[in-house]
Amino acid sequence: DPNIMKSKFRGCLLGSLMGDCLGAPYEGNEISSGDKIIIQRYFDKMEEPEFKGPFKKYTDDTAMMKSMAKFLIDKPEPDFTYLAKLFVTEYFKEPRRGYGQSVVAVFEKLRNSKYTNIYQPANEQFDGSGSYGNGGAMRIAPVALYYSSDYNNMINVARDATRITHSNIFGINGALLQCIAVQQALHINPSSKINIKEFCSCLLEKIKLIEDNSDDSEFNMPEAYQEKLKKVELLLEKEYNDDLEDEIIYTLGNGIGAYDSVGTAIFCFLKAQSCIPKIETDNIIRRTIQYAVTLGGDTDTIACMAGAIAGAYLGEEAINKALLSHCEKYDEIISLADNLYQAAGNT
Ligand code: 8NA
Ligand code: MG
Ligand code: MG
Ligand code: MG
Repeated sequence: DPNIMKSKFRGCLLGSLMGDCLGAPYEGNEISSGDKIIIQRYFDKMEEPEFKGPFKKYTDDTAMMKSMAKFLIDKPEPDFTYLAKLFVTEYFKEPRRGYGQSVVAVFEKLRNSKYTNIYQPANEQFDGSGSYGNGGAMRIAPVALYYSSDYNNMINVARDATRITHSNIFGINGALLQCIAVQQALHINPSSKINIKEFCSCLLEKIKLIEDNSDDSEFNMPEAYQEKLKKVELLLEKEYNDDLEDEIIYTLGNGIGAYDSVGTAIFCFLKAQSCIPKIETDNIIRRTIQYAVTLGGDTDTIACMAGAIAGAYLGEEAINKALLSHCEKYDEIISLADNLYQAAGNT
């Protein structure tokens, strides 16, 4: 059904925006049980139709996601130099969007070298080991939408788009895992329940192929993301207890590294398919985002990635409009999703 697909494109990019905007105020924080009550009230308040407040600003996650969508919309044949220019132009137009500390050096080198070798600046990061940050994963959703029925191209474009800023194998494979999660969610009927076991086993199978073909001589963790996904599955089966969240953070991570956050985002999405103690809402997309925020750490990015997966599954109808209305430029993101939908060959 084309209407469902169009709604899923919107849902995905809006879920990503909402996670970023609503998570950003808590970025870098450790969340106590008192904070969880405050976060519950913060979401409740923004869902009140009469509540007016200054909008929540988006950060680097959305700034870069917008460039990814524009790159796909403007260029029928992927032009990665064009994408690099979009990232750089966007950064110098609005540098204060909370970019990662090191990625700025890549933007400066790209600009100063006039884009002669768009992969060299990223390759030079961290004495040649490349960034393992989650900056590739946080912005990847448009690629999953655009190439939703062209898996091999999706993977190749996602990889080459990520390598402009992140050349470390953890940064790249983390972006691929997030991309695959969004693409899988896109193909699930929004009116049926998710089969969590099947979702995880499909992810595991695909990331195994990718890891089997990855050169990981530097770290020698050739099954890193496969192991991570197995931990996601185990944690999903655990009964709630007071220490469970600490165990989740310890095992899956809540940091700025892709390895410490992509599995966590997938976990949040799957966990939020049913009720979670102390997260009071019937709305699955809100529950996904609010839960990601309560895990603390890199809240905007983990909520952004989890929100993109949830929105790709459930579509725009499942988004609370009041909550969305507090997010900066949500109407621009709707147009962007529609343009991407058209560019992907739909009308
Ligand atoms: P990045 O490429 O600058 O990486 C982020 C950080 O990860 C770097 O500054 C390093 O500290 C660390 N890092 C990455 N690779 C290596 C390595 N090989 N060796 C040692 N350290 C390394 O930026 P990015 O685009 O990946 O950004 C990721 C995150 O930063 C996003 O969450 C984004 O929102 C932003 N951010 C996060 C926070 C926070 O407190 N969580 C605050 C501001 C900005
Ligand atoms: Mg951010
Ligand atoms: Mg290998
Ligand atoms: Mg972040």
